Amino acid sequence: MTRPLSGFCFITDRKASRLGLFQDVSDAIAGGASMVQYRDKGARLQGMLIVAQKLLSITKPAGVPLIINDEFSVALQVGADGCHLGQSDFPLHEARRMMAGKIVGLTVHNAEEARRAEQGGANYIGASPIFPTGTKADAGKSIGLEGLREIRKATRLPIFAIGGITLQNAPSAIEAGADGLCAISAASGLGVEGKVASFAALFPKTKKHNPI
Ligand code: TZP
Ligand code: MG
Repeated sequence: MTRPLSGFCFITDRKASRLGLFQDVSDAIAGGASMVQYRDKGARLQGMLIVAQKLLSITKPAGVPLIINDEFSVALQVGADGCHLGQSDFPLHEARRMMAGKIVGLTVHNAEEARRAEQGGANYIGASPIFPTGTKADAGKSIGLEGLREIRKATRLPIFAIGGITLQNAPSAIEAGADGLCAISAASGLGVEGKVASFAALFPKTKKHNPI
């Protein structure tokens, strides 16, 4: 049986990190992260390739998918499990074609974008931003739990809720239809393993295997 994409997705963030991305990702996996997204805004492609390769050497033995934010070419070159795109990144249909057999995620802000993501062959969507966030300056106006419910009604794709997610508001996002959660501020800094474990505990345990 194929496990749908769900659970807690750990996203790397250099500013929020205290122990470095590699330690953070190891700790996040130890805490039960179901997926890792390598996000490195402003990094050069060459640098991203090196970091992505090392991250893959951490995630692969653990059986946790590694997806690359923005740069699907990096995902392809290092053999990562997928990529995550925004609405203004590389066109979904192109990425879908080039990432055959891999995970392609797309950020959406409303029901219409969610429908288009499904039609375009995305494997999951990131519903964003649910709550106000200081982590992403251009995240846009928060859509709230109501916006998340509208997106839930519009698609059968797995939804990861992102933006201002904390341990306190996480249950409300799950209740509104999120299959998974992403948090940067609330999962980063010191104590990544424990923070991720608290998020992961909100989801029922499933066996690990290829998620697509
Ligand atoms: N995409 C939409 S909001 C966001 C990203 C990467 C930032 C999430 O960070 P935080 O600190 O969990 O609000
Ligand atoms: Mg992007």
